[in-house]
Amino acid sequence: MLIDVFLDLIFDQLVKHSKGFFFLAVEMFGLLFFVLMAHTAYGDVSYSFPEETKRGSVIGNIAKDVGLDVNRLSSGNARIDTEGNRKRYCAINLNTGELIVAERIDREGLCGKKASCVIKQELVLENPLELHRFILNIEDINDNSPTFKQTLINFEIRESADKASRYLLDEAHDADIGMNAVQSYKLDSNAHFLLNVVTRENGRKYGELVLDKELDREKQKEVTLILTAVDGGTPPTSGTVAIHITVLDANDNAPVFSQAVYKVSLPESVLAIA
Ligand SMILES: [Ca+2]
Ligand SMILES: [Ca+2]
Ligand SMILES: [Ca+2]
Ligand SMILES: [Ca+2]
Repeated sequence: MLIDVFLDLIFDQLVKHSKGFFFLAVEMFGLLFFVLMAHTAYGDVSYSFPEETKRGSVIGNIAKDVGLDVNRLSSGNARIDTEGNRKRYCAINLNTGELIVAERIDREGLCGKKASCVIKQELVLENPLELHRFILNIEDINDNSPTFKQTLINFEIRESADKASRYLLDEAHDADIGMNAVQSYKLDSNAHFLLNVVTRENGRKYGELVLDKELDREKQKEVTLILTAVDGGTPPTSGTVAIHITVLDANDNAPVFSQAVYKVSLPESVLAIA
């Protein structure tokens, strides 16, 4: 963008001026010097505001922040450019110098899981050319709930499974970052399982079911649990998944008779027939 402006100006100068080469060269040098200086001034001013801020909301007053007279905005055809693309994130009110949101920004769409979401902007004025570079820092809000890939997780666990056996559970996903992402998991209270929450090196968390009391298929063939993932936003939001466990049989019962002794009385005539 800066180079485009620079080339435009060179062209303008060539067309408008019929001065000698020497004077033109001096002017070009001055312009180049200015452009380089503009680069070094990058990032002096930055504005932080939450994603999803409504269109038309005021971000700050850039005329004040860079020390510009507001009259210069109109006379210099002030405009805001985005470095690297033509998308407009903010606009300037030429009467007040206020920066306003040009369109609602979705931090997740723009920056994904990046820890910081920064948009480089330029305030451009003409006659004479003047550039002020500034940064928009888009803050995350908690506008996504944790979700699981599936609505139901199925397990088949043999009733002979030992106490403390572990079963890995799916990780919940939350498009937000930091505290607004998944912070904890909860398991509804039940007779057989506890939940162990594991934190990976990258900070992401997942749960494991831990068998706390042995299963008995002859008493209960199925167990249904609800796992809840919760983020750390204000207020927090959550997502759930059902866990269905089929208890498989183990050969843990020897055949038994209902009585220890069976007594039968028969008349002797029956024995005679046999
Ligand atoms: Ca969003
Ligand atoms: Ca968000
Ligand atoms: Ca969230
Ligand atoms: Ca059994």
